[in-house]
Amino acid sequence: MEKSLEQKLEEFQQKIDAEIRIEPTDWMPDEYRKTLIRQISQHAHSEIVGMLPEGNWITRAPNLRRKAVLLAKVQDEAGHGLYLYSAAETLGADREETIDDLHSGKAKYSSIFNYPTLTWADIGAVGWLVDGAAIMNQVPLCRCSYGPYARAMVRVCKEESFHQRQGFEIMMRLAQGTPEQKAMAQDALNRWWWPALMMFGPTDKDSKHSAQSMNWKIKRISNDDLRQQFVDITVPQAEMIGLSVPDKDLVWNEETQHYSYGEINWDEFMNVVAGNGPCNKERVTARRKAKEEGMWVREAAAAFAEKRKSAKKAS
Ligand code: BYC
Repeated sequence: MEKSLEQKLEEFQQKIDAEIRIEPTDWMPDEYRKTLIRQISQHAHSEIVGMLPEGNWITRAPNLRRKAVLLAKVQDEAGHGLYLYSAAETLGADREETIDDLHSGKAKYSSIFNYPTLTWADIGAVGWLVDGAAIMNQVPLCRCSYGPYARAMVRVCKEESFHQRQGFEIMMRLAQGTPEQKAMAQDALNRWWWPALMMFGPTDKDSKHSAQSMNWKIKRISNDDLRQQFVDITVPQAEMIGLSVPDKDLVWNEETQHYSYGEINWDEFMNVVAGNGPCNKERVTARRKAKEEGMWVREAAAAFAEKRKSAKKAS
């Protein structure tokens, strides 16, 4: 006898509660599928758009070693995007449609990539803070209830750890350098600190998806708790290299054993997410242009594959 929807939902939640992974061919509620497609495709777009602010510095890296490392990092981000688009496809998402949604401005990607990388120190700040925040958010996603997403995250996190260290090392060297270099590192920290805190998303009170996503074990730790972990880990790193975090309200709280930090400018966040950040238009235009200009490569590759298939059939 066919099971009722209530029965299926109950069994699904029992599997989640028992920490049994959900795999692509398993039954799942439509809303679970929709939430995952939303989150995973946004995540994929973030990886791909995230290549732009860093790619901006490949030709201007200060030496060959820095250039090779940055090139490898940016290539890693492309790989992350591809694993994630594949993970979204296992849920029935159409890759081309998903990418078209990014290009039409319909799909979201992380707010952080709408800020410009003005100096070489910004490459250090992005690696240290942005990849640092990404790891904080993505390590718990390795335990996400959906198998393909969780498994993709394991590799992504290993690579992000290397990225975070390369960023911190750039900042450390600049902070130990000439007064001008140290000032450049401090300026980058000043500009990237608050946007990095915004990466974790709205406060728990305002996060509309968190409660359901936590119940389904897609998300394991809340936006605010992850943000707090990030502050607690990063502030001593800044102190260690002699830089100061641009927050006059930042203070260690003996009682909670956490840093208390100042108010985030949520108007700025909403404005950037709505498409009005300093670089939103530039980012989407660059992605659209890449698709149009790369069209001939995809067409040639598809024609070549077709030709080989026909030749194989004929022989
Ligand atoms: N930017 O209910 P909420 C990386 C949206 S790292 C833009 O809390 P959820 C990289 C949210 O989508 C960055 N939008 O949502 C690192 C939702 O809108 P919709 C990518 C944001 O999903 C280094 C609304 O606000 N990482 O790629 O439960 C180099 C309400 O939020 C943001 C990931 O994507 C934001 N910062 O929680 C290169 C990790 N925050 O969809 C690349 C996976 C929130 O209803 N994603 N919104 O229109 C997640 O963990 C979760 O999706 C979030 C948000 C924590 C980001």
